[in-house]
Amino acid sequence: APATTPAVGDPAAVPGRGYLAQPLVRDLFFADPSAHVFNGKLYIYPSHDIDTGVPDDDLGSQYAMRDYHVLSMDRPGGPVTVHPVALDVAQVPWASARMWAPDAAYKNGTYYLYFPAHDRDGVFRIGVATSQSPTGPFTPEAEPIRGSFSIDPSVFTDTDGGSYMYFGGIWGGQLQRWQGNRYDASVGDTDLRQDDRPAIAPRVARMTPDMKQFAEAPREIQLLDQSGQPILGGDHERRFFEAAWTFKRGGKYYFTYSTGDTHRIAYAIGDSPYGPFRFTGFVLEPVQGWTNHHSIVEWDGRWWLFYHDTQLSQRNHLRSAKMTELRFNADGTIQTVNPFRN
Ligand code: FUB
Repeated sequence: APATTPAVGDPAAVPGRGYLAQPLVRDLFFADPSAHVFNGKLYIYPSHDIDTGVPDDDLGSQYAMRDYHVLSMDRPGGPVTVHPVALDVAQVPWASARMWAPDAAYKNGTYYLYFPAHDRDGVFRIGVATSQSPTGPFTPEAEPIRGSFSIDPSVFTDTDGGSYMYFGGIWGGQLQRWQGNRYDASVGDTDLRQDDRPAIAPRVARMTPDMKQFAEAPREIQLLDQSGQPILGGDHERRFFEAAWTFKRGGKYYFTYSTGDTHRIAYAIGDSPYGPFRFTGFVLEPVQGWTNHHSIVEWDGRWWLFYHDTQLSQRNHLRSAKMTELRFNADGTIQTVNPFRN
C-alpha cells in the first residue's frame, strides 16, 4: 500500500523561497525528480537511490538503481505519498542495470514512463512503459525506443499537442560516443576535450502519436551564447552535461539543464521546441552533492522547482528530492535559486 509521509510545511504560514526546501521523503532516497500535474494533482517521477556499496567514480557507477516509485501530493507543502514499486529492472526484457533519471507523460487515457538503463551490452538506451494510472504499475515495452541512446529522457508536450523527448548526458551517460547518432565505443568516458569547438549537443526528437517511438531521427540542439555563437566544449560553466528539462512560458521555450562538473542548473530560451536556445542564466546554484538535477512545473498558477541534494544522507548516491517556488522577473528571466538561502 502507498505510504504517506507527514506534511512538509504549510506554505501559507512560512514565507520565503526556501520554506519547502526540506526532503519530501525521509525514509527512502529519491533523486532526479520529474514533476507533472495530472488532473490537478502533482506527481513526481524520481530515481530511487539505493546503497549497493559500489564505490564512487566519474562514470556514476555508484548510481546502481533498480526500480522506480511515484510520489504524489495534493497541494504544495501537503503530505507526500510514496506509491508501491512502479517498475523494476527485472521486468524490463532489454535492461540490465542503472535505472537512472525517468520522466512521464500522459496522452489519451494512458500514462507513459520513460527511463534510461544499461542494455545487456552496458550501452544506455531509453525505454517506455505504460499504465492506466499515473502511479503505475507500468508495463514495459519489450525493446527500447528505436534510435534512442544515452540518458535523462524528459518529454515536453507543446500547446498544439505535439510531444518531444529531450535527452542525453555526457561522461557516464555516454553521449560523447554518439556523434552523428552512431555509437562509437572507442570514444572515452569524458568530454571530447575539444575545448574550442561547439560542446556536445543534447538531443530532441518528436514522439510518434502513440508516444512509444521517435517520429524522426534525434536532432542536435544548438545551445548559443548571448551573441549567437555556439557554447564551446571548454565552457564548463555553461555547456550541457545532463538533466534536460523543457517548459513553455509566455510563448517562449525554456531549455534547462545541468552543467555537471560545475554543478549548476542553467537555462536557455528559444522560439521553437527544437531550439536554437540562447543561454540566459542559472536556475539553481550548486546543491550539496555532486549531481544537480531538477524539473520545473506550473501548478495552480505558481511555478515550482523540484531538485535534490545530499543533506540528509551526506552521501553522493543517496539523494533527497525537494521542492521550492521558482520566481520569474517581468522580462521572463528566472530568479536564481540559492539552495542554501531561504
Ligand atoms: O541519477 C543518476 C544520474 O545522476 C542521472 O541520470 C543524472 O542526471 C544524475 O542526476
